[in-house]
Amino acid sequence: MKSFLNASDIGDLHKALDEALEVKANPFKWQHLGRNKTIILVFFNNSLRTRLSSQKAALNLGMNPIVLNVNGDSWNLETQMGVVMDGGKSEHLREAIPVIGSYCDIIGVRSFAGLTDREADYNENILRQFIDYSGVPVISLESATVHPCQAFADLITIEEHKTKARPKVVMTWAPHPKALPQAVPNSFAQWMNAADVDFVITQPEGYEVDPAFAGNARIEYDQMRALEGADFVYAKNWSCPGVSCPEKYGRILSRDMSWTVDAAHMAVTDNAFFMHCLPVRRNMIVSDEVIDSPTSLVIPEAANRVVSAQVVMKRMLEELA
Ligand code: AN0
Ligand code: CP
Repeated sequence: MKSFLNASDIGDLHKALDEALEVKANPFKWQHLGRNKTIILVFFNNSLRTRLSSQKAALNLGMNPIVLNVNGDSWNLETQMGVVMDGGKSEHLREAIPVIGSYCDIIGVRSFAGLTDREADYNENILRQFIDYSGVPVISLESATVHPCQAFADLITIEEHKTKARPKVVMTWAPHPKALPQAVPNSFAQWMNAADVDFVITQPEGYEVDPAFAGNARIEYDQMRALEGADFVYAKNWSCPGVSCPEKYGRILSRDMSWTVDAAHMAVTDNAFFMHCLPVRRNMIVSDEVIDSPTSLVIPEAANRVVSAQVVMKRMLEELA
């Protein structure tokens, strides 16, 4: 695996899930793989889970993690080609990336969507430069359009908790005060389409997920109808993906608080589990009552971030060995 962005990069999902459960049961079994190997985790944006779970996964594999906070510790990096660098940015990615690559065996990158230039975001401009210029395997730790470590952890969590062979999984938009990227819903949709689940997306008009990720998901604009009989409710806010209205890309189109997942929403499900990738805004995305209920999976879901990251790093290390 030269890079980890998409569900297809991990290959057969049944195999990946079996491996995830094996890694979870025996986290230290592959310590030899990471001996004298280094992973550099580059953060252009904030993180709690990704930052900690990626380091933990690396340590479980015997690998040395180094974290670089681009906007705090390093020089401010220019990401556009062809610009006269007479502003506040001291170094270009074009040099920084091969330098970082020369110090390590794997790179992980967090670089959120800018949400102003759809084409630049959907071309994964920053992550692509890491893939092209680093000379080492690259993991997206949420880049402009995907968050594969999250979606893989979500799939592991569903696999662990499902009580039906083919559960109904509903991804619902929910309100948020800030414009957020589409990476989490894009990846979740992509992974659910690849998995053996009955997948439904519900969102207000204008929030349609890019068809490259939504695939064959059933789309239902009536949230309550979508939630009927659900086994898993996956809540998330995202900004306008610009599919039906390109000029509104990255904007907030709705603040409708009736979409906040509360007990009345959960009541129409089949006693569904509640999921969210975190960080979550309580009583915006989900009511206290639902997130604090016994069917909330947000903590085990976050814990599985170590497992998903470890499977990806393990596979990359096996190929390096
Ligand atoms: C980010 C997002 O929605 O993409 C990170 C989620 C893992 N969330 C926020 O910025 C609140
Ligand atoms: N879910 C997730 O990626 O969380 P962080 O932004 O805290 O890493």
